[in-house]
Amino acid sequence: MKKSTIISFFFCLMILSTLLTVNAQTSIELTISTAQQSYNRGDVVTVSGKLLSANQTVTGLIGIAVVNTQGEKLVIRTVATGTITNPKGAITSAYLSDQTGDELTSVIAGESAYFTISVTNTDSIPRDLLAAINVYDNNGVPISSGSIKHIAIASGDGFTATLPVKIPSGVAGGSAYAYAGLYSEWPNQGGYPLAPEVSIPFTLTGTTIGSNQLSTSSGNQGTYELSFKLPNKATIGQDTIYVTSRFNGLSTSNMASFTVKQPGDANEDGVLDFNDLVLFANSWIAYYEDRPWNQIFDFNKDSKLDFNDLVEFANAWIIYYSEV
Ligand SMILES: [Ca+2]
Ligand SMILES: [Ca+2]
Repeated sequence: MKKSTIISFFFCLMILSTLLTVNAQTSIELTISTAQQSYNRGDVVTVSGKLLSANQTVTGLIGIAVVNTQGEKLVIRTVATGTITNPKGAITSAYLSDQTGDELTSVIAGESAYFTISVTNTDSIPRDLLAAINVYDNNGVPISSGSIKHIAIASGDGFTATLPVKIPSGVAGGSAYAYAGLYSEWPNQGGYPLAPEVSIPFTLTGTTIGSNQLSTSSGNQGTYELSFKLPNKATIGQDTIYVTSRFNGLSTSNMASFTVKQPGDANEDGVLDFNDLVLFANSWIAYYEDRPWNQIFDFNKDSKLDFNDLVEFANAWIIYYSEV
């Protein structure tokens, strides 16, 4: 046997053993699931999962980004699966402000809001810091976001920025929240969260009061959950959820998707119009003649097609044709 053959054999063996060792250490996993595979516009979406290391649930930060079919980021959030002890970054302050950074308590729908956020790199190495604000209305609907990224921030350094965020008109008013997050990069681009999320309460005025169903998040014993309400005019199509985390120096990510549909859109053309109304009428007659009917019209899921569903259909129609 040639000497070079023996050397290459041992070289391969070395690589193989390295791979096996790394593999033993990299058994980190992030699971993700949604309560449903498809949601109507206006439905509450629930995302949940676990962070696992060596098949055991562990405590870490989960970055969550939900991107719609047009590539727009609807949700950018951080949920912890327990109490975080040594994050790589810190959000030292985050609040609603005016353009100059002075604190405010309320903002008017249809106008620009500003959020002032201060972040620090608490890691021992330089890091890129992406600070993001995700704003929700009183119904828990994500309504807008803002962000800023600075690259190669030295250990112990940071920055303060006042981010402009456009608040749409017609959103649900009352108590509302914005959430400040700190990431190495967008979670949908492989970034992971560096600090626990900071929630910013404020009052949303100049619009109809909502139903106070705020977006919720929770996490403990290695599990996480996030819920938010889809906008009434959410883009029809497939939304993708990206989740990322970093645990003991190892990154992990996962993704899932769900379909966003227009309620009452029986012919599934993404439009609610006279054709769907005709299908509703046909289903109505079929139901009362004991023939098969389109279950999409059973809005309240009671296996009956009655006045309650007609009211829901009318509501869907009104929302669909409203300005906001
Ligand atoms: Ca239709
Ligand atoms: Ca029904």
